[in-house]
This record gives sequence, C-alpha cells and structure tokens, in this order.
Amino acid sequence: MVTATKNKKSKKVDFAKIREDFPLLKREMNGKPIVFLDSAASSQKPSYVIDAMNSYYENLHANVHRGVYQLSQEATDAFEKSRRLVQEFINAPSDKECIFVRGTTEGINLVANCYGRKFLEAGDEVLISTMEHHSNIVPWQMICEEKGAHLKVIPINEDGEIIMSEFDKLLTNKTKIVAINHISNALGTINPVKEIIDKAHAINVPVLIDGAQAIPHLKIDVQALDADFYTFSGHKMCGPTGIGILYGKEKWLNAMPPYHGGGEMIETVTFEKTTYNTLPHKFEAGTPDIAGVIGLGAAVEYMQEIGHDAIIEHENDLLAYGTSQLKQIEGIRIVGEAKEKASVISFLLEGAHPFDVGTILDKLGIAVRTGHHCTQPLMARFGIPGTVRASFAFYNNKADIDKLVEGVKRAARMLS
Ligand code: 7TS
Repeated sequence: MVTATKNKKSKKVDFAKIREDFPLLKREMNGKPIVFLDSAASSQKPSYVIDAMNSYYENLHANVHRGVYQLSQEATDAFEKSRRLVQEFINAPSDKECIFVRGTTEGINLVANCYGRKFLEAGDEVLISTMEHHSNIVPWQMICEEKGAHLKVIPINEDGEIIMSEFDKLLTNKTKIVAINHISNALGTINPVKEIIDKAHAINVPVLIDGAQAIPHLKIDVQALDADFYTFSGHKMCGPTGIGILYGKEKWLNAMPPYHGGGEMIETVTFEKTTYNTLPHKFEAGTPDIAGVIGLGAAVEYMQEIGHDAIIEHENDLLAYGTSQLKQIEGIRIVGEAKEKASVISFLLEGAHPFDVGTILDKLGIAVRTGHHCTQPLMARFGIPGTVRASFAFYNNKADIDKLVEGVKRAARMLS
C-alpha cells in the first residue's frame, strides 16, 4: 500500500462531511441508497466543481485567447489560471508544459503520433507492460505498424507486479520510448515508475507515464519522477469529462511536430507555408473545452484543500478493510495482490460469471464494474474473461464496503 508522505502526519479531515459535497451520492439506484464503487471508471463531482462550471457559463463565457474586449480577457484569465493550478498540482517546471487534451487517451495518442512520427524508425521498439489499458496499447500498435517498429511487452508475475529483471532485459538500445501506467486500473498495482524512468534515462530513453489512475490517489511530482510525459484525465479526479492534461518536457514538446492543425496553434499562415505557435498553444488547435478547463482547475483546488496525505490514509484503510472482509468469503479470488496497491479490488467468485455478480450487486444499489476493464491482454495473462472490480475514492466509507461484502455474500449464495 502507499505510504503517506514520510514524517508528515496528515491533518485531520472529516471525510463524512466531505461526502456531503457530492450531490449524486444522495440518490438511489434500484430503490436503494447508491453505493458507488466505480470511481476508477469515473469519479463523482463535488458541488464546488459543478458550481464553478455553471458560474463560468452564467458569468464569464466568451472564447479565449482572441477577444480584446473585457469579457474575453476575463475568460482567458480564468482559463490560464487553471493551467497554473495544474502546473502547481503536478509540480511541473512551467505551465507551458501542461497541454490541455480531452483526457488520458488523447494524451497518449498525441505522444504516440507526434513523438512516433518524428523519432520512430523501422526496427525500433516501444516498450509497454502487460497491465496497460487499451489506450496505452493501441496508439502504440498503430504508430509501430506505420513505422515498421515493434511493440515489446514487459511480463508480470501472479500477484500482478512487473518483473523488473525482464524489464532490464527488454530495455535495449533499440527501445525508443517506454510507456507505462502508474497504477493499473484492473489490478490496483502501483508500478515502480521512478525506477523504470531512472533505468530508461540511463540509456537516454524517454518515458511516458499513464497517470489516469494515479492522479486521484497519489501526490504527483513530475520533476521528482523526472517523467518525460505524464498524462491524466480530469474526470477521474473529481473534474469534468472531456478534459485532461498532457505534461511533457519542453525539450520533447518543442522537438515534436504539432498534433492537430487549425486555429490557435499557428504563428503565421500563408498558402505556401505555416509556422507554428509556441507552447502550449502549438498542441491546442481550435476552441478548447473552456468550461472543462475551469472545472478541472476547481477540481485541483478541491483536492488540494483535502490534501493527498489524508486521502491516501483514508483510502488505504478502505482497501485494507475491504480486502480482509472479502477474503473471508468462501470461493472468492482476489486478482492482483501486489505489495504496492491502491484503491482497487478486482475479484472473482468461484462458479459465477463476473457479469452475474455485478447484476446482483446492481439490484442492491451497488455500482461496480465487471468485465475486462479495457485490459484484454491482462485478462488473457490470467486466463480469465474478466473480473468484478470495486474501486474506491475518498468519499467512500466503511459502510459502503460492508454493503459490498453483504452483496457479494448474497451473490455467492445465489450463484454457486
Ligand atoms: N489509462 C488507464 C490506466 C485508465 O484506467 C483509463 C480509463 C485510461 C487510460 C483512459 O482514460 P480516458 O479518460 O481517456 O478514458 N479507465 C477506465 C476504467 O478503468 N474503467 O473505465 C475507464
């Protein structure tokens, strides 16, 4: 499990009170108070974020970066303030290195396309792991196919941990980039990304970290990690859907060609030739998701107010409690028992299909995800069709876990 920042006792946070900030958690599902355990798919939103977006539309809306009039200037200021909030949140050296994208998927596609077009050649290799989400597999397959490069995959052990000795063997002078998730969405494994980055840098290979699952749970410091690229989605960290961040070191972003062409990303355009805008605008063609950016900024403020140390402590308690309670159920198998783990419990019930377990839980008002979790190669590695996945956020509590455990017991009685 993750440890809170050493020697720093987290401030006392009233998580029961914090739960009240989330209007959706007051609703029912199938006539029962909702037990929301699918935050790895998308987190719920506090009123603070919803209000910030509504207020933008009510009071501040105009297009950004183009009007001389006061309203457009105010919208631009609010938009750029969010970029600085994100910069501070992940400790990026400069806000120019924080590119607004639609989410993790777009962040990875941008790097696969732009870095790949510039730096990949036939015979080169891209290194990923067995536990990647499809969005950190398919974009690399596409660019590898185009360039005649090869995708190499680091194996994992039975507990769902990367086998570092295999990584050492696969990292060679043919490797042109390593792309790996910080936390696995299907297993909850926290990967040793700092060690991976250090080893790759020792032979001058850049590393992209898919931070989709890490950003709501861990304090991210891109400078301490020395990540070349770090990408995440707003909607998994209490922010809106459709907005995310690609952090990239300036030297790489400057060396890469633009992704999309259009307004905002240009310096000058003639029919003969276009020159491109500076960072971050070079990668932000077209009118952006302004309300989304403002909502993301509010989500950053909201999470910072709670503080990651308190979040980690609370979620570790839930994870330990949930794991020990579920393990007492006969016929249960936890998939993914890494030593370093966060906020996800994937499991199977002997003799029961995950979908059937999920359906019974749904009737009890319990929202979990079932299936392959967009990690089909990982499921194939374990020889299973999928799992039932309960995933937690800081707004969950022990009562949620108790209801899950009761529900799983009931499913076991009905299905086995
Ligand atoms: N990478 C990881 C590790 C993810 O967990 C996800 C989404 C993505 C990338 C893609 O993020 P997006 O915001 O661009 O869609 N994971 C999940 C999940 O576990 N259940 O639904 C979506």
